[in-house]
Amino acid sequence: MREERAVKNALARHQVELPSWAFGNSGTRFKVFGQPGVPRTPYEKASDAAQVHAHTGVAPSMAVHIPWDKVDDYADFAAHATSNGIRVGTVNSNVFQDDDYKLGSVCNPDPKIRRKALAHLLECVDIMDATGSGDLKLWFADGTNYPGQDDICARQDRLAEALAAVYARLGPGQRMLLEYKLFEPSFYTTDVPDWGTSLLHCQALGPRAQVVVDTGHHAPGTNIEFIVAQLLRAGRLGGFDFNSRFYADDDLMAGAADPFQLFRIMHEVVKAGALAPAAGVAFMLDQCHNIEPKIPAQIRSVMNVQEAAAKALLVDAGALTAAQQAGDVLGANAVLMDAYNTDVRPLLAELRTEMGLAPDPVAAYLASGYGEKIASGRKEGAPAGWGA
Ligand code: RM4
Ligand code: MN
Repeated sequence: MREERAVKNALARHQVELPSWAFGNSGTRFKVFGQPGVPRTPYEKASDAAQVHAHTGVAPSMAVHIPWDKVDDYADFAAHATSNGIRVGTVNSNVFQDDDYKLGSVCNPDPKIRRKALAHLLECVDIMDATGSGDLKLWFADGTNYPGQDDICARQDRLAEALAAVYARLGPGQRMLLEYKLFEPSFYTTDVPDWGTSLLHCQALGPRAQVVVDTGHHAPGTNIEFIVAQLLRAGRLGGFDFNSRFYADDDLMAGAADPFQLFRIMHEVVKAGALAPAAGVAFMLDQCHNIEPKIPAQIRSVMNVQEAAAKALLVDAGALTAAQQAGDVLGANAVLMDAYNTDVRPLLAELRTEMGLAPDPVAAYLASGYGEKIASGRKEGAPAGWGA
């Protein structure tokens, strides 16, 4: 059993990145239920994200989505984040909400539209330069709906060309994270549908191109921890977009639908020594809170990731290896389940107290009055949401 101090130290170093879009209004294609106090600007999103960090102590960065988080002065925006105790994290590109992208963005058959999409991706790298962000996250909605609609291989070539241009533009210390998703909004082919496609493109580009695993982007029953293990082994796991799904890309709170899966994923991460920031795996949330209050839902999600990490750190690695090598199937499984079934909440509460935080971050946030303050102070203006 790992010593308790070592577990706590590892947990104190582990960081979770928040998505700016979790703080804006969101919904389904049926209805967006607005909430009181929702940020109207990227600045207010950063202030809300800072609350999550203030109460958890482990969420010091907020990812931005461009153009949703376009501002006039990115250096000023980064300074605002810093003055709130956080920093600007991953820059997420958005080449899926413009009429021009009906047939795709960087894979579009029209070279003019491909150039426009590429220009946006390069602009995202400019924003990284201005904000000090180290990661560019690429997710493409590109694909086709009907057999014969476009040439599958030609689209891969166009994708490779755009990725190479962006990769060449990255500054030292900057990375490109390529996300995959099996379907939606395209239903016949998706141009980056799986980790294999993403990995092939990353390998063709170079070591600073890495794969992102969004936990919601797999077919039901997919063994995600196997993919994680493979990518870690190849040195190509750039990060996670954590969320939960019951059906498809549900974007529910991480660790809500299947906390055991999150534990199994974190077990692979811990085994590979990839929990600490120095390992280069970004632990990001990619979530929306459609019916639940947003800031406490982000706090809860961070706690869920932390609990999974704590349990993974508690796995008795020596006993596990011994049981595995002895062919002791039940013994090995029991070692893993012992860790999973440990109540790590007291340990995390203790750690927070040691860090000068309240032991229960959700309760501390609710008692802080921040929710009431934003509900009464943000009555004017349009709340942020997708497309804002
Ligand atoms: C996509 C993907 C991206 C996210 C967008 C909003 O499905 O998960 O990571 O930026 O949604
Ligand atoms: Mn994602």
